[in-house]
Amino acid sequence: MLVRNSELREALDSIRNVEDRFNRRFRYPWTFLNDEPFTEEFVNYTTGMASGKTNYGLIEPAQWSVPDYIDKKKIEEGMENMVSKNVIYGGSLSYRNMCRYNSGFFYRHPIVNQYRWYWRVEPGVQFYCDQLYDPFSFMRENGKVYGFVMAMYEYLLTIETLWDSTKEFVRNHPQYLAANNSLDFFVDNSEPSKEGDKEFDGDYNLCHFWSNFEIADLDFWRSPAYSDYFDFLDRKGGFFYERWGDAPVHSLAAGLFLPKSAIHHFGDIGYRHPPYARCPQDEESHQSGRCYCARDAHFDDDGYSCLPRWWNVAGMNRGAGPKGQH
Ligand SMILES: Nc1nc2c(ncn2[C@@H]2O[C@H](COP(=O)(O)OP(=O)(O)OP(=O)(O)O)[C@@H](O)[C@H]2O)c(=O)[nH]1
Ligand SMILES: [Mg+2]
Repeated sequence: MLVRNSELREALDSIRNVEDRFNRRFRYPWTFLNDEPFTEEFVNYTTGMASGKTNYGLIEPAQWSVPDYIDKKKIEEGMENMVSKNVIYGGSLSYRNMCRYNSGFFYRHPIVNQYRWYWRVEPGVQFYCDQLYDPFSFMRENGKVYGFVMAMYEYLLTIETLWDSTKEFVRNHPQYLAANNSLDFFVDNSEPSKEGDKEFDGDYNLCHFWSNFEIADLDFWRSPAYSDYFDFLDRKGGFFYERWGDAPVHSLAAGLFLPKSAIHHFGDIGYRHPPYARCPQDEESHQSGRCYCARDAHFDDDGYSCLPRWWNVAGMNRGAGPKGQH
């Protein structure tokens, strides 16, 4: 969990939820990261609530600041432009540092370095269902690398040049493009082609996995494909000049450098990160008492959700019934 001291209440909400639904049976360790030292109060309360060991990490200033090669004036101009267009967090430098950190650095933190798998938890989220099996074992045993719950469209203004930069990167490093990748999740009507970058001719439809929930293999972020991709994007400066989010960056990497089969939709997890929530659709999850959420008031059918597109692309039943992939 990347979190500020001021978010202690929301952090405790999330920890209580994850402990009650899952971790009190598994006692996995918690790692908290912050760009400022955690207060004694934060450490005491979170350690008191966690069933497993707790770790507290401070982020290196160089990983939470504007690099020398970035043009500060250009950042200002970009921010002013976004503020004038009412883009959420458009004028925030800390938000940009956060997105860059989640894109390129959290997995290299010395504490995180000792781990292979993680479950990203944000302050103020809620889990609606008992998590009765170990999702890390599930991922490992089934060849999964990246797991998500919700998918949606990104604000175009925050990533105007991300797709072109991604295309450029893949053109320069065609070896990183996975066979059976998820390009068709990102590009509407993409034409299957054997000629490499021709496949990228289409526009990005802005679909991405919502990264405030992630269960994933840290070794993917540590791989040459992702390291090179992040370094390339970081040099482009879009984390600052625009407001590239870690969600589209993670999603494009997972979707292009991994085979589709390595990406898993956790359809059995009920989850809320305001303002959106989703709820498993099958009868069993509700009749058994495993889940407590309103099945009809959920995000999957919202016009803003990309999940129906994922179900199509991944060849899954849309997940509405007991026989579906819920
Ligand atoms: N330590 C620290 N953590 C931050 C900072 N900004 C954001 N975070 C954390 O980064 C994660 C994402 O930030 P959020 O503010 O939740 O951003 P978001 O999820 O896009 O948007 P909302 O939840 O709608 O505000 C959360 O875990 C925050 O606690 C910061 O300046 N310092
Ligand atoms: Mg959040």
